Parts: sequence; structure tokens; C-alpha cells
Amino acid sequence: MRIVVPAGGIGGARFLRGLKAALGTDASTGPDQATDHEITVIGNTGDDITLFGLRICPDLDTVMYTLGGGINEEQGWGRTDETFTVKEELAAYGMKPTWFGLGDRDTATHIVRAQMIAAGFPLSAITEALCDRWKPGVRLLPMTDDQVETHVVVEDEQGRRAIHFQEWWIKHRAALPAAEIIGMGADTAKPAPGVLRAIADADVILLPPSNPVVSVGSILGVPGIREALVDKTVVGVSPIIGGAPVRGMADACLTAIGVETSARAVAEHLGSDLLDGWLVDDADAGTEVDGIEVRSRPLYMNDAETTEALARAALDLALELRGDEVR
Ligand code: FO1
Repeated sequence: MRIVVPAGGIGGARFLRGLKAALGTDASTGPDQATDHEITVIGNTGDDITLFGLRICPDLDTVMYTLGGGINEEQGWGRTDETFTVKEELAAYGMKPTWFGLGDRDTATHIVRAQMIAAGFPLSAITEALCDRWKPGVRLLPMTDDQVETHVVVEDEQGRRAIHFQEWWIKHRAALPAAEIIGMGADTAKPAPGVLRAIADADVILLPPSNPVVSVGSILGVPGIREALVDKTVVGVSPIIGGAPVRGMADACLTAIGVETSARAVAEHLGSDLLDGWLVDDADAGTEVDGIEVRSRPLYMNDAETTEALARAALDLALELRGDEVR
């Protein structure tokens, strides 16, 4: 079975770990286990930022490290057993910014990426090369090889200005009210090689509980991707439970685009032309959205078992809604 998963960072990566387990393609079955399942991840690159001459791709790296076994589990981003000597030395030189948690192990990934960019490789080839080491057990494609960055328009005593999503997210903890969230470069970006083909060939599409604005929203903002997904059976998992995001600050993002922080509002925002099914938590049982099959079940991914069960439920609903037999 071929499954395509447009994914952001932490929530998406954890859901994918559960999906691999549900399909029996997780590490315990070994990489050589011949399975007729293929998961293609379309990774969000709107979070990407250039710092100190390095190109940092947080959501691609979070998926790669989480599925490759190198993630800092508590944080959900960055490497396990991390140190921050380079960060401290940069600060000693008075280098800005100091708010970004640049880890030493993580820096090796950014150096490889910067070196390959300088040699003229596209992000899709670089991501494939990095995955040769991590072997995430999925095909990880950036949503585009073009530069798309999420910037946030804020208004404070310094006046109205646009700042990089990472500054808003990390330095300001998304506490600065956002007047607008803009995908810089999105309107001229093209889907990365393989993205549209993977969508066309997919049996089902699963939208994990990633941030619906800056992660899933950014991917859908690349011209051609949303149009391709509309033709497929798509089941999403609500990132909002009982009116609050499960983690992160998706509510600040939703407010910025004028969408209520609720499981129903997010489904309506994504659109009934795109979504065929929508999983909501039991706290939101009874949610109804025209044109979308809404089912309720526990959505918290507290451990491997609950995460696998959630992924299985999303997959089962997609297969049910798809109707015909899938090999
Ligand atoms: N998130 C933070 O809240 N603080 C950080 O210092 C931080 C550093 C960081 C470094 C590399 C990386 O790949 C991700 C990092 N993140 C950090 C997460 C990053 O902001 C993600 O874009 C968000 O988690 C949204 O997906």
C-alpha cells in the first residue's frame, strides 16, 4: 500500500513512527523486511532558516531524527545527547541571534546541507543524502526545492514589521500577536521532484496532527500540491483537542489567520473538498462538518502503543472511505 503523509515537525514525526509500527515496517521488523507498504512524507520547509551561513530545516530534520532514532525525545526536536559548545562560542563572539538552540550534533547536519547547497544540490537531493545515514524507513521529500520561508507580521513598540517564524516561535513564544502569517516565496515555488507523482500514485493520504497553519498550511500553499491532494482520499487527525492545541502554539497561528481554535474550525479551514475524513478526540465527540466524515477516538499520542493505534485508526478510516479494495 502506498501512503503519502504531508507532515510538519514534532506531531507529524511521532504520528509517522506510529504509522510505521501499524504497517509493520518499523525498525523491529528490520530494514530488510520486505513489505509491500511505502510511506512518502512531504515535509514542510516553511520553518527553514539560514543562520551563521547554515541552512537549517527543522521539520525535515525532526522527521529524519525521530524516525532514524536520533531525536531528543523530550524536546521533540534536535538531537539526543546534545551539547551547545558552538552556540556558546558564537555568543562569545557577539554573534546574533542567541535565541536559536543550535546544538553541536545538529550543526553537523546543517554543515553537510550548507556544503551540498554550495555545490549546487537541490534540497531534495540533500535530504536523500542525509537520510542515507538516518534510514528513517520512509521516503522524505521536501515540499519544494525552492526557498519558501514562513514570516510573521507583528506589531509592537518597534512598529509593524515581519519577523522570521523561528524568531516569533522561539524568541517570542508566539506571544506577539501576529497580524499575518506569510509564506515568503510560496506563490512561485514548485513541488519538489517526486511530490506530485507520489500523491498521484498514493492509495491514501494521511494528514497527521501537525500545525494546520505553518506546517500543513505551508505544504498546501505550494501551488499544485493542494490541487493534487483534492483528487485523493484524505483523512486528517485534529491537532486541536477540546479547544486547545495538543502541543506547540497552533492556537496563536490559527488566531492569526482568523480561524477558531477548535477541531471543527480546523476541518472547515482545511476544506471539505480536501478532507474526506477527520479524527477528533472523544472530548470533541459529536463534531460535525458538512461533507467530512468525522469520527471520535482518543487522539493523545502518549506512547508507542497509543500512537500506533491512532495511526491505524486514521489508515482504517481512509481505507473505509476509499471504498474499493487496496492491495
Ligand atoms: N524550538 C524551540 O522552541 N527552541 C529552540 O531553541 C529550537 C531550536 C531548534 C533547532 C533545530 C531544529 O531543527 C528545531 C529547533 N526548534 C526549537 C524547533 C523549531 O522551532 C520548529 O520549527 C518548531 O518546533 C515548529 O516545528
